[in-house]
Parts: sequence; C-alpha cells; structure tokens
Amino acid sequence: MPRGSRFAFAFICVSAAIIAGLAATGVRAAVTNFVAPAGTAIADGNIDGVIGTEWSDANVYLNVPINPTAATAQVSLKQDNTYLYIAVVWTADIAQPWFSIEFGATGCMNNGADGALFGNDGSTQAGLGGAWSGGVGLYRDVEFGGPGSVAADAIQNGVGAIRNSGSNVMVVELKKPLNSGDAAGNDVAWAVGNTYDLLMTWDSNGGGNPGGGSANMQSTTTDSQTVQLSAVAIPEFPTTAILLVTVAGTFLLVAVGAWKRSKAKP
Ligand SMILES: [Ca+2]
Ligand SMILES: [Ca+2]
Ligand SMILES: [Ca+2]
Repeated sequence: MPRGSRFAFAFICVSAAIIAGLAATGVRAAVTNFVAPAGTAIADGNIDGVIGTEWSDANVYLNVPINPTAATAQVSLKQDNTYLYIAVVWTADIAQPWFSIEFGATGCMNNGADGALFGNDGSTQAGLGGAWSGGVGLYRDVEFGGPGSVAADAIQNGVGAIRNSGSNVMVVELKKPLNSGDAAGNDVAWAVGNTYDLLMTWDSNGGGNPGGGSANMQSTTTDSQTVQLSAVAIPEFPTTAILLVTVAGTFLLVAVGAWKRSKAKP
C-alpha cells in the first residue's frame, strides 16, 4: 500500500474509533428500549426533582415518546443491584399534572401491575397523593387492579419526587427497589441481567389534577417500552474521549509531517 494510502487508512480507522467511543457514552436519541447500566447509588435526599451529578453515570435517552404522545421526554436510567433509578423530564400543559410508571406491564393499569405515581393531588381518589407544595408533588408506591383501579400500597417502598422546574417543565426522579419483598403491593421482583416492560403516562385532564388539555389523559396510553438491567457500567466519557482525541491528533500530525517530507523530495 502506498505511503499516502496507509496514512489515509490509519486516519479512517482512528476516526471510526472516535465515533464508536462517542456512541458508547450513553446519550442516544429517539429510541423506545432502554438499558439501565450499573451505576453508583443515589442517596434518598438527592431524589428531589432536580437533576444533578448523581445522574452522570446513567444512560440518557432523548425524545422518548410518553403517553399521551403529545409530549416526548428525556429519560435517564441506571441501577445499583438494589434499586432502579429513573429520571424523566418533559413539558406539561399545566403546573400540576400527574405522572406514572407501570412496571412489568404493557397495557394501561393492568391488573396485578406494580406502579409509581407522582403528583396526583388526590382530588378524585383518596390516598393516591395530596396537595403540591412549592412546585413539588408527592410520590406513591401503587398497585393496579385493572382499568380504573389503582390503590396506594399499604407498605410504601422507594423514594420519588416530581417538581415543576418552571414553565411546566416537569422533573421526575425515582429510586425503585428491584425487589422490595412487598407481594401485597404487587411490587416487582426484578433481577439484573433481565429485561422488563415499562409504561410511562401523564395526565392533565382533571382526574387527580387541576385539569388542562382534554387530550392529555392517560386512557390514550398505547406505547410501552422495555428496560434491560445491565451489569455493565457505561464508559466514562471524559477519559475515553480525551484518549481517542489524543491518539487521533498524534496520527494526524505524523501523517501531515510524512506527507510534507514526501512532497519536499525531488
Ligand atoms: Ca436529584
Ligand atoms: Ca407497589
Ligand atoms: Ca410496596
């Protein structure tokens, strides 16, 4: 292979490595299936409806369809062998909507499904939530009993929060036990390495909230997603990126130098 072609080939290889490295950093777009990588534990106090550095080792998905599909969300996930961590950010049409995640089911309010409910003001069914305060709504560990049937668990497991961060941009954070042992509350018994169903919905049509757009109600729920609980952590972006850029820069300098020397020869 001529010298120039060898350098070009090397440069293409390094460029491909950079692209592959960036693709592995955890940010993906417009996907419906999630991977929750292994990550560090988040303290209960950091489940506060504010996205901070506690999510820096999570996978982040952009433009995720949630139900109703008038909205899309940014969804972050990771797990620490004891808890599944999920953060969801989306823009609602009222200041106090509710949001829910149904675990291990693909249909709306499936009988026997476990769930997490955020920000329900309890106005239409007692025990499911309560008044918002300072832009923050309540979390409830729930169980579903079929269409229209939902109740708060007698044993509340996990920690969750929903916060209106301004302009109806909602931030949900959840620390959900992978296996709480609460069978009466239909709580999941999930294991790392497996893949499970998730169904995310929000609602602002007046049931359990002050009301907003009539189209934004959970009964239009159609799209479920899956989450794989991975034992593998995502690569640390700065280290990987800096290493690859350094290698690429070195190859480029060597190639340019060799090219200049070859052109200088008579
Ligand atoms: Ca937080
Ligand atoms: Ca439950
Ligand atoms: Ca429970």
